[in-house]
Amino acid sequence: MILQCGARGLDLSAPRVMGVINLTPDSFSDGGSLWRDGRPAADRVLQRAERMLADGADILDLGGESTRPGAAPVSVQEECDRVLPALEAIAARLDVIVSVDTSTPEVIRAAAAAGAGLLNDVRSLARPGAMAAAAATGLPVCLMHMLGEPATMQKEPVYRDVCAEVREFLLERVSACESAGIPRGLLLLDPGFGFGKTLEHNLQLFRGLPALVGLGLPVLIGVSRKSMIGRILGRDTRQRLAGGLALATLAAQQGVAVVRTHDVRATRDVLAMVAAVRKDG
Ligand code: 7PM
Repeated sequence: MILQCGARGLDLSAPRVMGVINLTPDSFSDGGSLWRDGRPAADRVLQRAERMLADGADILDLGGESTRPGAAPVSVQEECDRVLPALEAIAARLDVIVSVDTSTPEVIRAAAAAGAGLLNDVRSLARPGAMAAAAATGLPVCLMHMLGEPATMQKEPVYRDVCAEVREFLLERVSACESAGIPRGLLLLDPGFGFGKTLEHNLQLFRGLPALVGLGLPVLIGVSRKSMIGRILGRDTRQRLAGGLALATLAAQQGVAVVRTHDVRATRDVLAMVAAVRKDG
């Protein structure tokens, strides 16, 4: 199955790698190294993008709004200033699908005009105006489950049945998208690991991946360097690669379509091995 991402097609017959390029100053994995004079420096972003492409990324995900637990909201202007120059620099020089991690209608519109190929919204287009803005772009959208808002989401999240509630939420958003003119064929689903979930919730969701994949829409997951790995292994952010690769392996074996990661080269290798065993593609 080919997902049309603007001018480029993404072949989902084997699992694909989405490389994370975090354009926030508090980035927990990039350490702000992409920044100069209070904003992301386009040349540094471009270097990072080229490296990820050489390492085998199929998609690059640019995000200018921190979704770190407890993070403060950023203004529309600030988000545009972080994302658009970086996107323009990449789109002008590299042959890659660029995804934009945003919930903001103005950013959705501007990103599509600047060459984005995919919209990634941790709020599943629930912000006022976001659904209509996304529909007007004709781009595919990743719908992600989050309980609450980043500022408060990790304060005692409670579910009756986390897998059922996440599935019901995502199906409701799929219906809302279809009503707004975004066909199912343009949607990806993401259970949102770490977004309003305890460790036990994250593990239950992981065990429930086959059921989510069974809904028939491509599933994307992001577990790279997240605290669910840190909690189990007792490792800090920079020591979570093996844990993330174990989860990427399990996810790919369960039919997950896209793995979002900071560690493109290693994840690419893991997915290629799983795909070979599964005879994907
Ligand atoms: C601090 C904590 C900074 C967590 C950044 C994060 C996902 C995402 C993110 C995900 C989709 C990170 C997260 N996570 N989009 N954006 N799925 N679709 O680890 O799991 O990068 S932000």
